[in-house]
Amino acid sequence: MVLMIGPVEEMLARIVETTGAAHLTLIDPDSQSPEVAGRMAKAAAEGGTDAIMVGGSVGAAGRALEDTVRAIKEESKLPVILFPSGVSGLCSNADAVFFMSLLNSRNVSYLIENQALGAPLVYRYHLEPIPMAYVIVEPGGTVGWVGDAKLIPRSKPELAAAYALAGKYFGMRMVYLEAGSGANEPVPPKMVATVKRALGDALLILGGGIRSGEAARDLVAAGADLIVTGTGVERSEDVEGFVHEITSAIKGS
Ligand code: 1GP
Repeated sequence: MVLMIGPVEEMLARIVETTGAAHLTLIDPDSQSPEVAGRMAKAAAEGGTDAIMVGGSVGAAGRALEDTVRAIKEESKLPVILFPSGVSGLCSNADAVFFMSLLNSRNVSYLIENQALGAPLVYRYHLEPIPMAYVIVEPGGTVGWVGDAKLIPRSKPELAAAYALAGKYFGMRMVYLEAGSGANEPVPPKMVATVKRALGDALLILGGGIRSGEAARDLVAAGADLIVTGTGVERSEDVEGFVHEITSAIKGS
């Protein structure tokens, strides 16, 4: 059987294999105008980011979403991956979508319902689906609340590993450990190491609370393959410099 891995996923896997880690910049269409989002993407590209994720828990939909994706594509050549919180987080002008299930949600909407209702749109829009297990760790932030997640305690790496392994056995080729956007601290490196040991060659994405090259480097050293930063980019007055700090810390480490 031939696995249908699309070009964006293949590109990310190749970057991880050749440089040791990849960096994704998260842009929430609800946080700034499309023009500003386009400028942020351009600066992030100059800082060495590998792809732009577009999404958010509240308000990342409709016109704001489409115009933000368009502006990003006008300003950079980077692939745009949707990071939807539901069906409304899909649009036709992106390249790919993290086709994800929030495995530790208590709500069937985030486990399978939005995915079933969104699948025909993914097909119609010719978006590349990248199968991904999404697992939210304390403190979880807005996405933890919106997604009705039974948060993984920070002191229980084995629980995170159990969910990650379940995702891998479902055939998801990526697992995203999420501390929640704007978290005070990232997921603990010890948890990352335990999860990566269980996952083997499935790719491990880390996001939430990563604000420095040093924090990103510690996570990659523990086993993270892809690092996501949103708030740090959003708040930075020097987006290129901030992204460069992270990318130079994780590549080749
Ligand atoms: C949120 O993990 C991402 O889904 C990014 O988190 O905003 O804290 O960088 P930050």
